[in-house]
Amino acid sequence: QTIVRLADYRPSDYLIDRVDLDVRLHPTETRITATLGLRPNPAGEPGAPLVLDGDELTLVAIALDGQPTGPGAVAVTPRALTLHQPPQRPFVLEIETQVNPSTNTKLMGLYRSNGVYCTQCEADGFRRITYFLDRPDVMAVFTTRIEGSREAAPVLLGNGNPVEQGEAGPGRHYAIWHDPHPKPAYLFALVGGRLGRVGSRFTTMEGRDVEIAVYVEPGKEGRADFALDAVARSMAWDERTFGRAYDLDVFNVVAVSDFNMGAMENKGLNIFNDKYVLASPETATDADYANIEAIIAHEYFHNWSGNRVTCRDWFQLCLKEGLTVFRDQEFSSDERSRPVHRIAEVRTLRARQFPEDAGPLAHPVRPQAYREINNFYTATVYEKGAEIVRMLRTFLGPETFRAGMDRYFTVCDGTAATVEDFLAAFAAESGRDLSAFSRWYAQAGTPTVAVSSTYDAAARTYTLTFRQSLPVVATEAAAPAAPQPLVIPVVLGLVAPGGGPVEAASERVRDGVFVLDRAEDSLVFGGLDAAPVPSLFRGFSAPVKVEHALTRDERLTLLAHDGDAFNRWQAAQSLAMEVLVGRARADAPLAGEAGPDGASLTAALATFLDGEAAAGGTLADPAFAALVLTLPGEQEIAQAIGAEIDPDAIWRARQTLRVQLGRDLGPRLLALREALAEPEGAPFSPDAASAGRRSLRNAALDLVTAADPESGTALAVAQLAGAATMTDRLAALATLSLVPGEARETALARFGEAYRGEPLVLDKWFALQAMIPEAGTLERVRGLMHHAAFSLGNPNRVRSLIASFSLNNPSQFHRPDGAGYDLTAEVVLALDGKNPQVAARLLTAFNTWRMVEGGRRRHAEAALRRVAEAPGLSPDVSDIAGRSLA
Ligand code: DPP
Ligand code: ZN
Repeated sequence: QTIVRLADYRPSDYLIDRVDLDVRLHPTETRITATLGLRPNPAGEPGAPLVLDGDELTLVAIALDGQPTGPGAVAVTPRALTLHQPPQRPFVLEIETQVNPSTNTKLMGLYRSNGVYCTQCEADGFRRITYFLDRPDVMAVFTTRIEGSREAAPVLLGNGNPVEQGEAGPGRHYAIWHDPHPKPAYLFALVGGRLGRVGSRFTTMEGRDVEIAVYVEPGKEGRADFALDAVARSMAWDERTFGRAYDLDVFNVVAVSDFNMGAMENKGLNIFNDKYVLASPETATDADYANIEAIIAHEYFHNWSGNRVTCRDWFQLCLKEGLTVFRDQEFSSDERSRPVHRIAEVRTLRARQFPEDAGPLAHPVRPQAYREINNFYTATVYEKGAEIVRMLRTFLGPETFRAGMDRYFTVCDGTAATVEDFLAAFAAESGRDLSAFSRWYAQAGTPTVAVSSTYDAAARTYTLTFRQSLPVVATEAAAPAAPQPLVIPVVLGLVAPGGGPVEAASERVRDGVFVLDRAEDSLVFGGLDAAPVPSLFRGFSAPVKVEHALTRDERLTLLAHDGDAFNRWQAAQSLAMEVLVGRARADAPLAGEAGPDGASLTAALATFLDGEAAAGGTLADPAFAALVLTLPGEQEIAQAIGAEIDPDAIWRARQTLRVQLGRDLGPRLLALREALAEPEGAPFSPDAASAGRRSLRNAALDLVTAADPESGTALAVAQLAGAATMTDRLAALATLSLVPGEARETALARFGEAYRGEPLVLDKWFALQAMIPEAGTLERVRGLMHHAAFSLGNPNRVRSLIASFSLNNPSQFHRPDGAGYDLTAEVVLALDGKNPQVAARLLTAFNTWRMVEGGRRRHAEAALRRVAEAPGLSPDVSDIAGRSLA
């Protein structure tokens, strides 16, 4: 397996300006004729052979400028088509290939999902359709003729605008689509199938009348309205917020049930995992609605950040993904509650990206090398990439940031750009040198910022000293280098010990931002009569770990009084984390049981709830309160401990504290549940306020049940029976799933029966069972693998049953006997022959194997080695296995 390095980038020797595709759909013998308008690239090497990429392709015919190619002129394998002496002027290559969509289980290229023909070409799937220069810096204008059976494929969709349609012989028809915007092949798509449609119109700020539509499995049209509405809201938001308008006459979204990713931003034809389109109150939770909205927005926003400006090469993936995640996060924050959304983002970052950055798969946001690009669609590229864009805005200020974005979109429009191009736009607008800032893209690992403070009563000064330390990370590309200081924007404020802001100035703080750009730096505030409480990294202004010896009282002050909601939540998390880590350290006596007591935490949370309730009679923001009541997750606790982890001790510590919260806050929680109950017959709304009330009610149910399983079970059973929404039903089932016994088994069995025809709901049911933190879960999962609805061929099923176990049930994945590792390895190997991408993703569950204590570590290593040494591994799995063991 060869390694691709950023340092080796060279422009293509040839360019393709124009592609005419003629695709004759057939279940097993689809024929593709590609007519490519090629020319030598002035920036390439004159006279070089033309090497087109292929993958499992069968060549049927080839012609050069309308003539058969001479003997020996062309060499063809399934992986490449080489023209030894291409003309050194514009020329036309006509290539006919044949593919079998029905046996394409990799779900890359052209395949069938539930009978629907669809494509997935990012990162390198187009080469599974025809021979091509399959690299993002080769951009062409595509015209696609799609022909298929009228019966099996009444709907035929392509990129761009519809041009023509008509009959194509007995029982067949065709449609022609033309996309005027040059694009790389990874943005190509087509769809053919029986599909239901919902549609509406949107008029852009430029006056373009756009037809927008969502296509779904026939009969499920009623579940597509929310997604359709989210498209229109996304279009309006991008105009308002970034001045970006849509640029075609149609915008189509198609939901398919077999999809490796969440969705794909193909130009004018976004193809989605149906999990992120279909929603009804009966089948989707509030979290589903929020995800659908966010992913619709994400893919739509790619139209500018990704499609109009694309990536020069795959090392620049963060250029479109980090930026587009930032954009979708901003959208969700505007459409919902900003602090609540920010907390959710940070929880994901800490649970997924921090462990990745601390483990064997760590890589810079812009990697320097890869063996398999599909393994770099990671939390680091996406989530940390988004944090870098957010820091850039904080660093430059919102106006300069917006001006820089405008410049980037204008200057780079129609090009395949780099991170340097992106930063150059902001450097030009701000007049600042961003070379130190750019280290965020190059250095892997999560920085730690240690903060200490001193108050000098005589001088009335308060001094904060910041020290950044950066982990030394070895990656495949390079030996570990000494990391350079990062540019870290610290949004901060001072809070009076009794509450209320402290007005103290430091000339180093502008608009509430202090920029830490050296290894160590200090800030002095003058004119203070008492030591204030510092509120640092407000809104989580940088993706760092903060070490700060705040006292318990100072944290309580922040929880009660900080003007920054994120830091109020953070204060509660820190208080809880102190208790949890103390209890869970494997070397603590009676690990999981003893250690610091949680009484002061529960007292603080009681005060918090009372204060919130007093503020407005009812809770000001129930979703926020629910997050304050949610303890740090097991992965986060593991990261805080850092080494020699005992996942059982972590689970016990967290459970014990949940019991304590439920007991000490019980009456308050029950009262909240009553107060937030939805009036009988109230109409359903998925909006953030309604969802927030449901989340707090359900958080209350969960804690109350932890403390008192018997009465909690009764409440949950009643909620399950009477719930009007999937959110409340699933929350009740989740609560019940944690209480072993008859009630749980009955509820699970009934739920499974009730939704046997609803695969997306069964996914939730699979996931819940896979996450039960009990030794019996392994056998339960093995049993469910034989369930009629389960299939290794469907990525959503694998993710809900297997990945939920391996990635979201730490105590059972890390069973001391190694059986959790064995199950995961076994599934990875079974899956690898069918769908390497999904198999490789599942294998990343071993990311933290070096952190666990010795016995488990040996089992994990053995399982990983078994995978690594298996014959015939895909490049995807062998890359993850190899790096995990390195
Ligand atoms: N479809 C994936 C995403 O939007 C990859 N581009 O993130
Ligand atoms: Zn994306």
